[in-house]
Amino acid sequence: MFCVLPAVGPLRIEFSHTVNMKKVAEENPEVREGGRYTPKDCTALQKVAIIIPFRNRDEHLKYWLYYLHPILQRQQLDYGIYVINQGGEETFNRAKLLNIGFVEALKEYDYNCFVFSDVDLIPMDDRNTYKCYDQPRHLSVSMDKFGFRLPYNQYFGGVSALSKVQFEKINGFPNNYWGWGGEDDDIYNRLVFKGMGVSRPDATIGKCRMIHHSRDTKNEPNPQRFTKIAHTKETMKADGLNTLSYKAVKIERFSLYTKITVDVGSPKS
Ligand SMILES: [Mn+2]
Repeated sequence: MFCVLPAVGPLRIEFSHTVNMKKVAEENPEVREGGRYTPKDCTALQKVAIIIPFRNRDEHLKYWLYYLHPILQRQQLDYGIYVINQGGEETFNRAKLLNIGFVEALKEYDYNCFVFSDVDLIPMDDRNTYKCYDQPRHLSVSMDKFGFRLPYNQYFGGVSALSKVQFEKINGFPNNYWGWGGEDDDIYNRLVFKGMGVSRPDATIGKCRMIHHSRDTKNEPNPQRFTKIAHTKETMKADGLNTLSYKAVKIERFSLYTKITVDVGSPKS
């Protein structure tokens, strides 16, 4: 039997209360160790790995887990939560962490869909299903940060979903964007150059909130980003899944998520 979606619709999302992780675990008794969940009484449509690039954002992660676990269970997905933590002090590399999440999640289970989410973004409507579509999906289309609008038509940042096939078709994401910005535009370019388009929910269902924060250290805007996104077509063949190299330093299975700490190396190494 296939699953129906018992959606609630618009949700109240706020970040003023403190979140107790032990309580969140008690409130989600069907979530298994490592943040895994499988619907009991029906066949899930998709096996979804949710990949969160991470460093020093434990407070945000608590809110994310508090809000998302109930939503994802209502969406009746067969899912797992993978927090990919960049170890060391090197400049942050979001897209490489996402590539690593793809590879590591597949070592654990036969996922066919990958949702890539920033740790500080929470959907405001549970009809925004965290699954894959016949075209790559952009989910965070209507962020409070941008006045609940797309900042520009090609915007693909925040939360996105690609099937395994779509991800492999574009050779994954770039490994060479160090610091803030540009990697999401490079990913968008990859999709277009491989003949795909972007699927999106409407502006109401796609509303989401971002937790306010100041700029992280070691994630300064990348000055090379504009030059790099002008060359995606040439670089994408030789920068991606086929050139990914990293070291998994530690794998921890907590009750609500799996945390994988990785050494991503440094620029040009
Ligand atoms: Mn943010």
